[in-house]
Amino acid sequence: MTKLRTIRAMTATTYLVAAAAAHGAATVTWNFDVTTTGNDVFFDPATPVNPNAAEFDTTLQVTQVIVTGVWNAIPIGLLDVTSEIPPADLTATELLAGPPPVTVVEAPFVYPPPPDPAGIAATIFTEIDVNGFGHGSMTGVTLGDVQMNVPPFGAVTVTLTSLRVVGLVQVTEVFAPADTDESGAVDVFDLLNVLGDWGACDQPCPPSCASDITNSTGTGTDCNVNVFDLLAVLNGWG
Ligand SMILES: [Ca+2]
Ligand SMILES: [Ca+2]
Repeated sequence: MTKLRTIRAMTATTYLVAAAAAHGAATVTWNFDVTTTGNDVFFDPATPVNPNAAEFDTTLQVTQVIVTGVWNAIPIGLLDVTSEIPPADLTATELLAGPPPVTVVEAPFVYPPPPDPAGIAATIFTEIDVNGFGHGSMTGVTLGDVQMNVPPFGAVTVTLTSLRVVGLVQVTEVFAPADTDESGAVDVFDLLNVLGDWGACDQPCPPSCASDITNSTGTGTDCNVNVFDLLAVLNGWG
């Protein structure tokens, strides 16, 4: 079944380990469950992220991969091949710089690699559009023959008839610390926020105090809005 490590090529892309998020780090989860018999498939989750975020901390997690096929006119499947894929190949993260549109993943894949005939080929694409909505697709899908272990017959050549991939994409919005109103810019509105919130933050703090950007050492926050927070806005202006 290691031949079906092709799924890795679908999912393991250019992700990197992301840095920690800043204030107001809302996370949106986009679940997907797509099945193709060779047709293009799309997923368009309904919940957007805030497109003003400076960065998007993204995590892709594939939770289930299921195939069906035919061998000697015998239907084969549903075969859950998830456990055949190394766990590290089922998850990946990347910190993407805004503003949107940003491409979360764009990965053409072919399995097995040429010159063998392709058992599975497709292009995987996921993006965050200018309004913060996610769009995913699996296009140009070709399902062919793959070598599979089909108990009790052992290794046989199965002509794939369908491929189902289930998982989720999590996107955490990361704002510049001095962007107190999460507008995408550090400007007069953030300056006014700091002046308006001057003094001790309301309790509980955090998370009640977006204007508490930093402290006297610049290494954290102190539940007070004072000159250091004002300077942080001026230093982050733009
Ligand atoms: Ca702002
Ligand atoms: Ca402060």
